[in-house]
Amino acid sequence: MHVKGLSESDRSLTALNLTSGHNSIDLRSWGDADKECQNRMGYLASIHSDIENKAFVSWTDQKNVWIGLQRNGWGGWDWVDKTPLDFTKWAEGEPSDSGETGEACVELYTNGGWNDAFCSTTKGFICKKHKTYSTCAYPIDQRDDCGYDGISEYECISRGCCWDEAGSGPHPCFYSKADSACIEKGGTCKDYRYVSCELGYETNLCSGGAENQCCFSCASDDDVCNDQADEWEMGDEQCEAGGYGTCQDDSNYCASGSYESGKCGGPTNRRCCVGWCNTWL
Ligand SMILES: [Ca+2]
Repeated sequence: MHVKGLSESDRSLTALNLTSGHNSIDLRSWGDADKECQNRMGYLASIHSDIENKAFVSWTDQKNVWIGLQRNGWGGWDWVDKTPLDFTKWAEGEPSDSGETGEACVELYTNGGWNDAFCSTTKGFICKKHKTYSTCAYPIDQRDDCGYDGISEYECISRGCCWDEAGSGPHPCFYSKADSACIEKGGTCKDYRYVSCELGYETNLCSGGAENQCCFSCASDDDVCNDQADEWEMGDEQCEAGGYGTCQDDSNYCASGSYESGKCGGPTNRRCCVGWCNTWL
């Protein structure tokens, strides 16, 4: 069966981690997760390289998440965004189910391995959104080069920059001069409603609407920062026990609108976003 794939330049460029805070309300069956992604003009994420696989793992808050791979009924596996299956990372002994009615959907383990699992179980998930002009919407005379020769689309977007193969410059990765204040401080401009940043957000450093804020988080190779974040989490029990809430820097979006003090580890601005009335945006 031939499935028309998206061209290389149309692929994926923005990935959304929709599990920020991993509140239980954010968990979905594979099918519902994919619907949620499509509502946002994306798909459950496809993965085409080890770099991409590692990047997604680093976004998953140490939870297994759904990715966009599903059994196709012909003994193989298809990405829901119809990109080719050009990379796999099955965990040892996986896929473990040989039938067509069992474990037909694929989750990404926190160690980067893939597992076929029952589609009806609920998990966090990661969407990928196709590149749109709006990701590089600023005029050419308001762009600066971002990154370095040979930078990949994925790294470019991860840095908070945008990818435009039609643009002029040594490589197709740019940032808006309007976002440079954030990038120069070591942050990336994100839609703060969808992405939780462990070191919090600063406002007024990013272009676009008020939802675009400057996100600060530990770089994946910054052991000191990551160890500190782990230490903070050890004091989170009072907030997170029983699914009560989620500890995060209180500049992060809290769907319930209600932060409580004294229930989280770490600095005083790390507070408990009360989860009981969290609603999906
Ligand atoms: Ca399995």
